[in-house]
Amino acid sequence: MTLPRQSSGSSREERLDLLAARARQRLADYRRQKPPREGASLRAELKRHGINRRDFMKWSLAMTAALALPAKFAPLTAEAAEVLRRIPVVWLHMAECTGCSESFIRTDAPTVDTLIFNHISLEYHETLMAASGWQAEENLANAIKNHAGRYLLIVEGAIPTAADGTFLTIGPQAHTGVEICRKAAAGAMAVFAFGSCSSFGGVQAAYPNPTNARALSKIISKPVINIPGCPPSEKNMVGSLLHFILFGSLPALDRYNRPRWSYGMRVHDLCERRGRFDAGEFVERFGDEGAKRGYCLYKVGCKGPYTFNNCSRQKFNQGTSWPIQAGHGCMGCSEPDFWDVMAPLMEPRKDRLYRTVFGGRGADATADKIGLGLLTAAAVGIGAHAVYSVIKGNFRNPEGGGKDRGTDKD
Ligand code: FSX
Ligand code: SF4
Ligand code: F3S
Repeated sequence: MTLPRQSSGSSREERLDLLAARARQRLADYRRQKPPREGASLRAELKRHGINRRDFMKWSLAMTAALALPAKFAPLTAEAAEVLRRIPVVWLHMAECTGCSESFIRTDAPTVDTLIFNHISLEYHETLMAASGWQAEENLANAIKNHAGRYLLIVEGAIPTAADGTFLTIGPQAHTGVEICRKAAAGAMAVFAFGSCSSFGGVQAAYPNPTNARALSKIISKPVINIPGCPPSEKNMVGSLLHFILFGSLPALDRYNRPRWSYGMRVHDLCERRGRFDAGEFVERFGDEGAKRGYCLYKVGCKGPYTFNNCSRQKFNQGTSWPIQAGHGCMGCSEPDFWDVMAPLMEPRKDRLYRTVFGGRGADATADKIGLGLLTAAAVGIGAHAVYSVIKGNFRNPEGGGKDRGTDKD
C-alpha cells in the first residue's frame, strides 16, 4: 500500500491516519447507496451459518494483516465486507472449466470468504443465475446499462480471438466472448481477472493454442487486476475487492499485475517442506519412504521455487489443505503460460531456462544455495541453471506459432 503524502514532514502514523480517514469517507458514501437488491445483511447471513461477531472480527484482523495493513484497519476491513453488497458485480465466463467458481461454491461449511461471495450483488453470473437464453442476455445488457460506471467486472476464462472470436459465442445472438468482454469492461469501475485463464490464457492458450485464446488484459484497454491460480484462492479475490472498496485504487501489483500482498512471495518461501529442501531430503518417487516422511517434492517436479502464490497460507477446501500438503508438487499454476513452461509437471526443470517475475532472479534466493549445496547436479538431475539461470523470454514453443504470452510485458 502506498501511503498518501500529506506534507514532507508527515510521519508514517499521520499518513496512515489520513488513509484511514479517506477509507472511512468512502465507506460512508457506500453506506448511503442503496444495494441493487434487497436482502439480509452480511452479519445476519454469517449468523445464520453459525459465524458469530467474534469470528468475523478475527477474520477481518487476519484479512487486514494479509493486506499488509496495520491492525487498526480491521474494523474498516469488516465494514468494507459489509458494504460490498451495495456494489453491483458482473461476472463473466469465457473459455474455462468453471473450476474457479466451483472451488468456492462447492462447500458444505462456508467460510467468511465464501459467504461474502454468496452475499455480493451478482447482477450476472452464468453458473449461478436462474435465467438463461434471451432472459440472461437481457439481464446482462440491463446490468451494464443501469449500473454504468458503478459495477465491478470479474472475468473467468480465456478469450479465443482466432476467426474473429467465433470459437466462443455465448447466448441466443451468438455474441463472441471478445465482444462481451469489451462491452462489459467499458462501463466497469474496476476489472478483475479471476483465475489463470483470464489472467494469462491458461490451458486454452497452451501450445499450439488453435483458438488464439488470450488473457483479458490483451483484449481490453483498461487495467486488469490479475488473480491467477487454477483455481485461485477465493481469499485472494475477496481481499482484492476489499482493497478496492477501501481505497478506490489498485493494490501494489507485480509485473504480471498480480497483487503483491497475495503473490509477493514464492510458494517455496512459504512451504512447510522447505526445511527438507534445505537439508537435502527429497522424495525420489511418489509413494517412497521420503514421501511418507513429508520430504521435499522438488525431484518429483515441484515448481514451488519458480511460483509466486500464498497457497500454504490461504489453502483450499475450506482451508484444510493445499497441493504440497496433500503430497503433490506445485505445478506453478499462478504463473504465465504454466502449462508450457512448467512441463513436464512431474520432473524437475533440469537445465531448461525459465523467466519469472524478477526478470531473471526469481529462484535464486540465498537459502536456495543451502539446499542446492547439498545436492550434486548429477544426483538430483538438475544443473545450476535449474535454479539460478532464470532468464526471461527464453521459452520457445517447438514450432514458434500460435503462442500468446498472457500479460508478459516483454
Ligand atoms: Fe481456468 Fe477457471 Fe483453471 Fe478452471 O474459471 S484457471 S481452467 S480452475 O475454471 O479459468
Ligand atoms: Fe516445498 Fe516444493 Fe520448495 Fe520442496 S521444492 S520446499 S516441496 S515448494
Ligand atoms: Fe497452484 Fe502451486 Fe498453489 S500448483 S495452487 S500455485 S501450490
